[in-house]
Amino acid sequence: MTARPDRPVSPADRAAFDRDGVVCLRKVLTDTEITHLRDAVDRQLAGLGQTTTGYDFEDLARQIWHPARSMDTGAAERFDMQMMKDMILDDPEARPLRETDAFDAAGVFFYDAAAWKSDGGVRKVAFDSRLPEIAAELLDARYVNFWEDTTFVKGPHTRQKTAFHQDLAYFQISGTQCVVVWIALDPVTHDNGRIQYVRGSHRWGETYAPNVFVSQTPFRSSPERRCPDIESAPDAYDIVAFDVMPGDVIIHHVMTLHGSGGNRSDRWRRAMSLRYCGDQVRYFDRPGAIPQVGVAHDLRDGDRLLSADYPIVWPKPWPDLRLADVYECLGPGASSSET
Ligand SMILES: O=C(O)CCC(=O)C(=O)O
Repeated sequence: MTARPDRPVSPADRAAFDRDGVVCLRKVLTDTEITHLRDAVDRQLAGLGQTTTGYDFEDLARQIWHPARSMDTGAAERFDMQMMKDMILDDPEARPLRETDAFDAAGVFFYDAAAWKSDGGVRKVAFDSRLPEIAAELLDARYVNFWEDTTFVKGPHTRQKTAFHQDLAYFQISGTQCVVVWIALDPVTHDNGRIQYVRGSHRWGETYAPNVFVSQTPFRSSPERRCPDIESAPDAYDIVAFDVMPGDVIIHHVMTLHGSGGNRSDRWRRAMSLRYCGDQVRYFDRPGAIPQVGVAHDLRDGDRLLSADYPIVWPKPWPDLRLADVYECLGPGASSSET
């Protein structure tokens, strides 16, 4: 069967997503769109230590495993890191999740979020690229809300892995009609920390507690169970990974377990992940979900995501409407970047 030209996803890709909980689509984003995201990530990275939302998890891991050192996260305040450190040190099953290669630990595992709130280039990609329609197709959704962006950068020689986890319990949502689009902004291979997905885990019917990425320690505030220790027995799981080039996207179901290696190469691994929800998703102030950045809504449990914090990005009211331009006109002091 060949793809209908008006469909954004081929039947084979759609079948792979349904079966595996993850699919890699090639050459989805344009060079201009990749440049928008790289510019945003480079700006976030330059703000490390001064912004309230950027963290270096590589450095945090070093501080966590040295009980005598107190936590220093610069101006970042999204998480109570001292509490997380205590939580990890109290966890008898916690251990460092780091590559063991012998190189100087000079790396950085940078994490930030919600660039779309201040960056017009990110909005152009999140709202007006091919991604919203692709998300609608994979989710069988009548309409699609944009939830948030998150940045994950692993600099050269970063030992820190990303602990396997499932995304659902990080988000204030109920329902599983949600996808995460992982966008490589540099070529990504096994050496520099490509993502690994546990094929079919979206169908296990389990919700797992969030962890703090540097250890499998679950958030105390989450009532959900601990994620299986996939790192200790990877061969027991059906793990799939994709080498990707900028422009390719990997889309996983919100229930699919995934993690990544460190960056053992001399190359950067910059990535941004964009999250989209379908019309069946409802707001849920989930215990243990991570606080969102700068949301102003007053949604209550069970509400549809009808809020400027979660723009409806598909379908478009009319073809070729650029929602990012609409946001520039209506949004709260939004800054612009040129196409
Ligand atoms: O890039 C990584 O290492 C982790 C990415 C991830 O967990 C996500 O996009 O949900």
